[in-house]
Amino acid sequence: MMNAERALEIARNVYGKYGVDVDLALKQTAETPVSIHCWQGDDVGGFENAGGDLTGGIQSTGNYPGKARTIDELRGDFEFANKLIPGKKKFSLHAIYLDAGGKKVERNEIGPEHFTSWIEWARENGLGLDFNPTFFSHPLSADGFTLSSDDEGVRRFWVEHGIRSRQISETFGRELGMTSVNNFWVPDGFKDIPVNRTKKRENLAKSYEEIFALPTDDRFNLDAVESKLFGVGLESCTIGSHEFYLGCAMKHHKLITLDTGHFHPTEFVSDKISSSLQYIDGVMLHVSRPVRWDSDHVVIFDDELKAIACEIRRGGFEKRVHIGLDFFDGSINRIACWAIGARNMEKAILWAALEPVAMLQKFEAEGDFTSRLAYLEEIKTLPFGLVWDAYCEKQGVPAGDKWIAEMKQYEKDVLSDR
Ligand code: RNT
Ligand code: ZN
Repeated sequence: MMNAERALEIARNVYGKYGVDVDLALKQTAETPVSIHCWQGDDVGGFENAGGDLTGGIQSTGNYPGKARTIDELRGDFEFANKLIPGKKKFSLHAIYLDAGGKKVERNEIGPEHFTSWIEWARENGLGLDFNPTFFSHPLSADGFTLSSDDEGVRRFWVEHGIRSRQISETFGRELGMTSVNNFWVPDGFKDIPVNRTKKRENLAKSYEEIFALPTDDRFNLDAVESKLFGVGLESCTIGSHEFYLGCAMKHHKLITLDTGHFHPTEFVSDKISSSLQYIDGVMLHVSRPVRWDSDHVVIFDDELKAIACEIRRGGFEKRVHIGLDFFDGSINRIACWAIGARNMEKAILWAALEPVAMLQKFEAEGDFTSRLAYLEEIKTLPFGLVWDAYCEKQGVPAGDKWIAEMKQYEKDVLSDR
């Protein structure tokens, strides 16, 4: 492999001809936070009760050996993955990953005290934190309804969980000096055609009135609400649909979470960013890869991933769009999944930072669509790989394929003993 300085010299030269400042692109990429989800490490299991089944219309398939079974194993695995991923990172926790010292704590009783060790761990590892209340994998979600339940006791139980999640997230932000995004996703829906969708949606709307009644400090906590098209076993109606949550986010001044797997396969989330941001304060992204459906495959460096990163930069939305990952694959090495998906997200951010946006937007504004297309195609074969390798080296993580051997070694040394 070429040394980083030599590679950069070539890249500066080539990209310079398009008016692109490679060094600025490296800096911008390094400063863009990417939130990596804890749940890739253990197939969305969590530590509330060992071996609890994943429910709620989401599935992790595969039983590749070496899954993290304890908080310490999950932390160790992520510490290792972290060394393979360049850039500024956050870690996204779900409520079921609490550290209650082996004690059973009900979801309507969780508080910041159950995440103290996570905050310390994040601080030691230079990570920000995000949070997610968990409205699935629980006896009180077993009939398919949580915040939209007709059973007032059940609904109130989940409302209390939601209220507490905001306090936990606010504590993350305050303690770590970096805003935490608290993401609400509920699985609620019907397998077969309902005849009263309205009642459930009224219940859900009422629940958010109650959950969001008290303000949190915006510097520390930002709430986000996530819609979905359908879930497995909940194919006919999702209570928290896109229209529901667009309205909800607008009314309560929340972020809208756009999960790339939560729309019809012919829709593009890249196109939804600038639309949503006309009326909504901010977007939280759940970058995933749907294969025919919301399959949550590991993110690859494909056109839509690049388009999403480019849209953020083209629109100047860096401060309003929060990038998070959401995939879970148990069929291959789980740490490799983290590394592949997150490295690809970083690549896409770097790709976008290297786009000659001003030039392309000038062509478009002048009506020169011929040049726009011609240049969009030309830049696809610029020496991006040289800049990517240099970025990794500057960030102190392995460039090229070097990380694969390191990951295999970790598998041998650590994972194979589990
Ligand atoms: C489910 C949603 C949700 C979950 C996580 C685990 O379809 O995408 O974001 O994946 O909360
Ligand atoms: Zn999601």
